Amino acid sequence: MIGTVLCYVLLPLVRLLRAFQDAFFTCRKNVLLAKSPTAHLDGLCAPVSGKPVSEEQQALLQQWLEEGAGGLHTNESASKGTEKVSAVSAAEWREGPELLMTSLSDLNISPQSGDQEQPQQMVQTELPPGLQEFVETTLANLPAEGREALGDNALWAAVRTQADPPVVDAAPLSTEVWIEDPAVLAWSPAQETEGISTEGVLWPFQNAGQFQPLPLEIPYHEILWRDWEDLSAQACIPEQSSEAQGSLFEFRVMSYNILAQDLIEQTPHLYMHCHPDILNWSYRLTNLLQEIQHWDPDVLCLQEVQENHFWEQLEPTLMMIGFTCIYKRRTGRKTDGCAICYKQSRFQLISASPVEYFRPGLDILNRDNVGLVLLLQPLLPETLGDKAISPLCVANTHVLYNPRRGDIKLVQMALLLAEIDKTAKMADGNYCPIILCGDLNSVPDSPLYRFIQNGQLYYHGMPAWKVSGQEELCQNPHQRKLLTPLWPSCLGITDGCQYAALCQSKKSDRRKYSRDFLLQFHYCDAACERPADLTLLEGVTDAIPDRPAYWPKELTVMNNTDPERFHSRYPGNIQHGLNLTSAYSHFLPERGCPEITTMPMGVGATVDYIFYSAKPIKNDREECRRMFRDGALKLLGRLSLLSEDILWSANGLPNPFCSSDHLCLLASFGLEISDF
Ligand code: KL2
Repeated sequence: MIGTVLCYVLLPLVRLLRAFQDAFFTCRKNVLLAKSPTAHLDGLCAPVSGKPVSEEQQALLQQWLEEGAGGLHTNESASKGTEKVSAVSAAEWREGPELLMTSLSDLNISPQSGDQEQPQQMVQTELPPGLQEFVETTLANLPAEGREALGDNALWAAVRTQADPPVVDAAPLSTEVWIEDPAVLAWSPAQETEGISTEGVLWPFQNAGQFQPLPLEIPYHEILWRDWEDLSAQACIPEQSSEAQGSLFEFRVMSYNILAQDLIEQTPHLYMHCHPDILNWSYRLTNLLQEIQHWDPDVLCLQEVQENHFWEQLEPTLMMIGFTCIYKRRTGRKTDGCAICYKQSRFQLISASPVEYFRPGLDILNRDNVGLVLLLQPLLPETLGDKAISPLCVANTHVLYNPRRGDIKLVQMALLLAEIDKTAKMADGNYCPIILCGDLNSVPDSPLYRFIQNGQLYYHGMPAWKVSGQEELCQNPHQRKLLTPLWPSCLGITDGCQYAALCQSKKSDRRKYSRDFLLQFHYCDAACERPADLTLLEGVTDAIPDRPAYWPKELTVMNNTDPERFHSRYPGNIQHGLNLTSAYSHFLPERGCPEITTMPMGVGATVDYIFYSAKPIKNDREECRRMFRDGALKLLGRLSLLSEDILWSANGLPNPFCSSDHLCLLASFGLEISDF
């Protein structure tokens, strides 16, 4: 009894108090917390009754509990405490005697740590009481629209519907059990190993000769309902084809910060609101993989991918469902990084360029963040053998978090844009279609966001903490200001975010102006006018040049495709010419509130993006977001994001259903296919 009171009332209260002291340090956050319904706060850890749980919810929950509790399963042979769980919070939670008995080490899965003598038997288990009630509470708190989703569609949690597959030895996924279920077919070895040798590949959870397959047959379940927004009616689809959609190469792009496990360990105070079981990597991995498999992207940009998790689990598993993955770890001692995975049936890799932002000796680039830029060739079906399609440039990054150091964030972005410029520039000087995904740790309409969207930013004199717009996260904004130049010329990047070396090759030819630029003077009005005092030579100086019809009447002094355009013409200004716009609008019109992609310390914000290249529309109001219309790349749809209040009602992020502190972004694109 005392234990129960301790566990359910006192401990959560203590944790709440600590959370207030520790995490919610700014006035802004306190105001926000005060505004949120108390039920949400109560619901953080303690079981809250009194709110009716709908029949559907009850049924769902019952199913969830009966069928093995969110993908957690018992490996009887697992030894205790081998899986690191958020050290601080797990210790606190386990003080309750019931929780002690059902602690994660009992539930967990680390097959490598198992006693080899014991049979590798997988046994279904019930949720630990704490988590069970926590899930009930979370479901009870869901607002009406969240509940509507529970009816027919898939849910968002790791819900097991079949008996666990037996643990098998090193052979990858060769067990009979799986393949009968159509949902498992996508994972069957026949598909996954096509053309790929599986020898030497470390399969998921395989270690020391043992292999514990993922519970791959689990259907994906969606509890926090996210609408699919179909935008194909708005997209301007080429007219030449009667079957408009047929002239597009359609593909889906997902961007997902999956929350590195090491970062949970390093900043446990950020996850005080979470039951430790849901922070367990095995639990999260299962949920994350199911979510990815459910939405089935063709290009997957992941951030915060821990290196060992990538090589041992994510990469082998994603390979099994047809992805090829490229990974770039952060520099220094950071253990996570960015990955771009693409379906090898849809794309072929042309080039891959990792970008390290750390530059020794440069204060403005003394952080360990990275980016990755790929050039992919879309693979058209054989029936379209006579058609052509341009390559696609895909970039992924996780920019510095520190809200006070917007100056560093901007320079990191400039480095990535320079690499994109180099990768995406075609032989004719134009760019191929570009997709830029990432966690930019900057909010919409912040100076950094406007720089990407508007193609230019006047930064001189701007306080560094303003750049990312995360003002509420700035405890003591220093008065560090951005000064011209933002980065030294030795970095080799121009103010136009291009590699100076690429521009200099022109200079070394001693050509100050490009040929196209000079050609414009050929038939300009001044050149066509015969000077009055010119000596008349018949057939020579009396000839009036014919201006070709297509020749411009007026000189265009700026040649848009000319890289020289971006040489430091405007001090205190940076530019880029990639014409990028966001796939998301950052606003939920139906709810009348902002979309959010993450909830650092309980405050909702958008910091994750999918940008894509489009055609700018002339807009006189320079201070506004630049407007675009679709070019060769068309935005066909996107998975709607959620509002802060909905996520509050699900206990913030991560929660039992969303296993990262970020939501995934998903957008569908169509790339124009042309005739040869
Ligand atoms: O916002 V993030 O969270 O994209 O999900 O990126 C960083 C932060 C990530 C990698 O550095 O770790 C998180 N307070 C809050 N969050 C932090 C802090 C901090 N002091 N430091 C790192 N992160």
